[in-house]
Amino acid sequence: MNDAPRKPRIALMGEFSAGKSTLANLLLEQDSSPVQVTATQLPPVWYSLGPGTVERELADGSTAPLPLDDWSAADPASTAMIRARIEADLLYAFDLVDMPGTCDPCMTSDVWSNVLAQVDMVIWCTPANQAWRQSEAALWEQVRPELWTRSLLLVTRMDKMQSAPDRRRVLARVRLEAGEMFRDVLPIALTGAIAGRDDADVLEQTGAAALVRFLETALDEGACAPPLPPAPVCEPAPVPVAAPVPEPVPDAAGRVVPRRIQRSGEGRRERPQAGVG
Ligand SMILES: Nc1nc2c(ncn2[C@@H]2O[C@H](COP(=O)(O)OP(=O)(O)OP(=O)(O)O)[C@@H](O)[C@H]2O)c(=O)[nH]1
Ligand SMILES: [Mg+2]
Repeated sequence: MNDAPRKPRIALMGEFSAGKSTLANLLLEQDSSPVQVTATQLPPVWYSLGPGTVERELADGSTAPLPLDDWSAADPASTAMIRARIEADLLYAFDLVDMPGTCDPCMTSDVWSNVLAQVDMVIWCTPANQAWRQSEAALWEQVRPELWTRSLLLVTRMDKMQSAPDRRRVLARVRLEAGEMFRDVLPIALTGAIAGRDDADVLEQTGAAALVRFLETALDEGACAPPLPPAPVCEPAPVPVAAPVPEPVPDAAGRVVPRRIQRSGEGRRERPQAGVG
């Protein structure tokens, strides 16, 4: 598809409504990835750098164009993948795959295996109010360990924790239970970060700035390089469906966090200056 060495690929994974698409929108500085407020699901959405075209890949390998702003025709039953080629700073450094919830019945083991075998890093989103459930651990344990050491466990919805001690407690527990299976565990308040995407203090307080630093370090240290060779992955066991907590999507004004993921040259990046954004 591309004659240049391929970019590192990040999959956004986690259970239903964990914040994957909200994270995609934060990282891509736009609202491309439809944030779900219903049980309607999309197939995986593979973002790469491009002119603003979207198509869906059907199970037989054929493709059909999709409008940039309406992906409703891409039902998971007939669509293996949505390919979105768009302009975003992060996409000069990475490809990003926004996955359906792991408990989504439409996400068959084929979809899981196919995407996981092609990516170099996972950002696993787990909501703070029910973080790192057994069903998540059971799935992650089936992933090849080469991915563990490259991947990030992102505890979302930190703004839903009542107090600072609650936030500390949930993070400490998750780090204890899952820390060894990830490169790092970080907290984030995604909707707050999007709402305050132009304010360096907000980005710092919500955890978005730390996430950007994690990605920069991953690039600097070659955490995603060389790209992992394709590998088969065990099929996920059936898991219970997590209760969704729908919320309104905040407006996305202006530009966001990963402006620092440098765009001059493939895979190049600049060191962070003081502050963020
Ligand atoms: N308050 C708060 N709400 C969040 C946060 N992250 C996500 N949400 C909300 O949670 C809901 C679900 O978010 P999505 O990004 O669609 O979750 P998802 O993981 O993509 O969901 P599926 O694709 O359906 O599995 C949306 O209403 C978001 O606005 C967060 O950190 N804080
Ligand atoms: Mg989603």
